[in-house]
Amino acid sequence: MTTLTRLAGRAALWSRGGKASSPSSLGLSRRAFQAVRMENGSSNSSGRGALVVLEGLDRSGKSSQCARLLSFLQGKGHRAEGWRFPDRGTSVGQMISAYLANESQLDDRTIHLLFSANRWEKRGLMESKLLSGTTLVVDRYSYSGVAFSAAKGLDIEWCKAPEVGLLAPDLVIYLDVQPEKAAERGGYGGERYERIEFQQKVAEHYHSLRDPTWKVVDGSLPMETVEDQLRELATDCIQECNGKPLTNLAW
Ligand code: NYM
Ligand code: MG
Repeated sequence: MTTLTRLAGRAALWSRGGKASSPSSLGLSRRAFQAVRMENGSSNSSGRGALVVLEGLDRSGKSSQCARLLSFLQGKGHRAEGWRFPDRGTSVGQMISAYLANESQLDDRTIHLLFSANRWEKRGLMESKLLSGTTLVVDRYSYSGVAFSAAKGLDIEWCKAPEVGLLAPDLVIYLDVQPEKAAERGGYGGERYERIEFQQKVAEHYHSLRDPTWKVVDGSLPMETVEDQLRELATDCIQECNGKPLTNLAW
């Protein structure tokens, strides 16, 4: 089985909300990620699901925490699915995966737009799931897109532009781990971007993207402590979403 097939399988499993094999702090300019009411006026006041996004550097613990949070929510009777971006299961996702594995070379703007296209191709499905009452726990979203590409030197406003109109998260949790600490966690997996100096730049860009709606959780705390904080944040968010319309990103 090729690495790509394995990753695509993992992504598909994760997208379907199955138990992933083992994907084994607070406040910050609102302008950065302001939500607007959806143009089509769909209101969904009756119990829509929440769009919960986890962000952070590579090895910050996002995937493990997403899996734990998902099984907690499902155990509490919530309809919930785990998603991740990039979604390597689509043809766009496979191009991204090959690029990350250094099996292909792409211009920086081209790969940036592919990451964004990978979210756009899932937007419709995300919206219908949310409107039908399913909460989505998403491992990386538009903020990864902007922070990683801006860390390469691309203009940050240019990076944000293709994200406008995607669904706005109801909750963004940033798992805050120093790049040096993240690097100590069993090392990186050999993908592009998994270098400490680069991750440092990514961290700076994430910092500039934070707005007061973000919840920053200290990801260097024990796993169970982090898990408890995420449970509370997500549970509150799901309750608060009830009756709130879905909105679009308006950066
Ligand atoms: N990444 C992820 C981006 O550069 N842009 C994006 O839009 C997204 C979603 O891909 N180093 C980067 C961040 C990661 C890499 O993600 C693969 P993961 O969560 O490690 O599989
Ligand atoms: Mg990674």
